[in-house]
Amino acid sequence: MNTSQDTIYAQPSDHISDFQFDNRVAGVFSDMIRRSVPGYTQIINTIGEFADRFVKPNTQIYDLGCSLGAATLSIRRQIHGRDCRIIAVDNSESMVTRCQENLNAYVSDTAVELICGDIRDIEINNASLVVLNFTLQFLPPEDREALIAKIYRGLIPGGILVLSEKLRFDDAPVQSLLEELHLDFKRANGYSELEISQKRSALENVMKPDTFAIHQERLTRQGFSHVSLWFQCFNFASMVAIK
Ligand code: GEK
Repeated sequence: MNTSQDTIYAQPSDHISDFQFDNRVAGVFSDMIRRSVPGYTQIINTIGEFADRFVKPNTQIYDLGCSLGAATLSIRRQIHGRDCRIIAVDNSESMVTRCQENLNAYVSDTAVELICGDIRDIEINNASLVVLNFTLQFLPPEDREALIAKIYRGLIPGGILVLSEKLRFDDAPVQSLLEELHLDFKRANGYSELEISQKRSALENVMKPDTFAIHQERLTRQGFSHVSLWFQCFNFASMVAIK
């Protein structure tokens, strides 16, 4: 994985445009996500644990919004000899190019099909594990329900969706407290006040978090039998939903 340092928002800019997963972001993404998302490494490692427990032989695994392939690599390490196929999808060409290089760096008997495309357009079937690791939050809110419905239909009985997201809280004091703790986390990881505020402006129109209640209701409405949070640090969380 690349380790270049994220300095994208380090210099003052007159105009902050909407955040995009372009070449500049893809080049520093490993550093950016680890310094911005509390618990990221633990979530990636635990996705491998979920794979070990839930992935059935001769099924498919989907990593939707795979970026540089961290979740795919974590899964692939755990499922040797199960004759499965991982389908990793991202609509950023820069991410997909780098993801392919990362995948090529390791030998494995599990095939990975890497698709440069929109997760709203791909078919999902015979899936024992679907991963949406901090991706659903980037879809327009009105498109989220249809994606969850498609994932539910594509899972086999007993299959699992791992859904990680930044959360929003209806309770205003809780919202400010957890947001402040997250900002402290970013400061502790070396981001300046300027970087934090410029990145926040860039994400404003692009990333719209839901509350846990909205996620839970949507997952249950689409038919998932067992829905739970398994991880939360500040306003970042990961959920499981089992069919
Ligand atoms: C990880 N899961 O490291 N179709 C396909 N890809 C999309 C779409 C879409 N409609 N919208 C956004 N993306 C990764 C981290 S990052 C999260 C996921 C973050 C892609 C986008 O190009 C980016 O690579 C990814 O979703 C979101 O475990 O940056 O906070």
